[in-house]
Amino acid sequence: MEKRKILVADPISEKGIEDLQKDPAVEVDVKLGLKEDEILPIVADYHGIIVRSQTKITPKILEAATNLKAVGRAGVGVDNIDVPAATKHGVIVMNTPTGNTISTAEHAFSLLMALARNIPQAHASVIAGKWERKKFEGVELYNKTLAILGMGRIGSEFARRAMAFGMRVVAYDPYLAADKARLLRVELAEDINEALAAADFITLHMPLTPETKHLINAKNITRLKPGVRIVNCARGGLVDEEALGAALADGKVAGAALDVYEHEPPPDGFAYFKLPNVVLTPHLGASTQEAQESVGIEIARAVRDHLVDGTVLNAINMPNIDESTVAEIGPYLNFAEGLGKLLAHIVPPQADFLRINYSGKVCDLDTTLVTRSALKGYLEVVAGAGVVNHINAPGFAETLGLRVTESHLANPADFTELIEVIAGNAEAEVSVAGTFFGSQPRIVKIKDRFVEATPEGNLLLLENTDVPGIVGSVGSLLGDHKVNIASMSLSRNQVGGRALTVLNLDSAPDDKVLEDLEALEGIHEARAISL
Ligand code: 9EZ
Repeated sequence: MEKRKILVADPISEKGIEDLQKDPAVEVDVKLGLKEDEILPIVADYHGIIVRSQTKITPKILEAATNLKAVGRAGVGVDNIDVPAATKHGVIVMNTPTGNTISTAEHAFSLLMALARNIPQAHASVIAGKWERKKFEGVELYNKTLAILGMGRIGSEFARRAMAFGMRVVAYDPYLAADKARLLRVELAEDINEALAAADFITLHMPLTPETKHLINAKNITRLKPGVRIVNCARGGLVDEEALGAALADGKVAGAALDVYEHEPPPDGFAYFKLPNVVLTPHLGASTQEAQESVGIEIARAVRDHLVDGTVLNAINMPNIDESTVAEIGPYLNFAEGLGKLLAHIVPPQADFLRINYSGKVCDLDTTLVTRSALKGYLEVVAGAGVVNHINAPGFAETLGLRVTESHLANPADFTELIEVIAGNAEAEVSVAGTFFGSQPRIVKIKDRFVEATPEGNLLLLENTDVPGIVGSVGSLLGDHKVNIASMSLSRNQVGGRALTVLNLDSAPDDKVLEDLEALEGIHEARAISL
């Protein structure tokens, strides 16, 4: 095979570049800081491009890059790469999801210690010529309770470090299997409130998703121990900065250390600049020599292996499935993904299995990819959008301790075919099921109740008591908020019993609408889910 050409467009570690230079199968050009109009005339020469966060891979570049197979990002976020355009051109986008783990865990831990002992404030005081020993008295970590919210790779590394300091570690992650928590030797909280209420220190290590946005908000702050200290080294947006700022100002929260912000950099006059009890760093989590070296090596290897051996490692966009496969099973793939997503929103905490039961007509197809799609949809809710794909989904499930199985069952009683997706653990499980009405996918069962809903757009799930007037009060409340109902389906387990109501809405109901719904007589829970 002729040599594969790789353009390194942003600075990555020397070692990563060297590995490529030594490799007889590839030819590497390092051309840093090129603008779009400088890349356009040369890009057709390359099979691979490696970037960090500076160079933008635009639709125009992808259009011109007629030989391009892969774009590698040394790091995690891919904001500088137009991923949909790359996917459209069949270009694989890869990142290095693991290279930052230790650095980020260490930075978060450094912030925890800086916070406990007021190190930045004390340093500023000393260099200002002062000697304020009483003012900067701190607290020990030893024997304190730490809540780790989010127990992925970084949360798990943080746990090991905290345990070495004699902290009691309580972890909460709705998607972590109990067995996995045991392996990590942490106490698994049953729900987030238990973790919040127990904590002297809190550290956040989850992705930013619609569910985790403003997890630390005014309401959750009321549940905290007075004097708690909070570290956010994960994502801006997990913390409602206004609410936390107020709690820091009135002393309910003793201190906060942030590496990430709702807007980066934070604006002039950011209220936290005036708070004495905060420690702020400029998104330094992954900024170490080792992390930069390791992501450089990792991405060079991943791009090289793809171009030379066809291996796909850490791709963040879906590989193209060939057209005939899509024609045959495409609708099932999309539908299964939607069912998986829906299920993830209502799954009991600490699920350790995901099972997909196929029955009827669908059993004639190769359902392996359909199962992958259901898993991908499920994990997308867990990991945030754009992270999970058909390739990395099984590995991702493994880190959570989630076992995935599929079965083909006898023909279903009420439908020509049925795809049922079930998740749970020994204590509890929840299922959703769907079928096709002709070519139209329909959700036909949720939590063992027969319903009928379209698996797209804005769903609203209501748990209510089966009493007269619910349809009217829900309808007029949504109407008052200018939310239009496309369809509504009610189902009850017995007359006057518990009912599940599913609605397709033309727009997403906001938190206020959900709150007002839950305040209605007979409504126990209102959940908005967008598919
Ligand atoms: C939520 C989470 C962790 C969490 C973890 C993941 C989507 N998601 N959410 C609340 N993967 C702790 C508290």
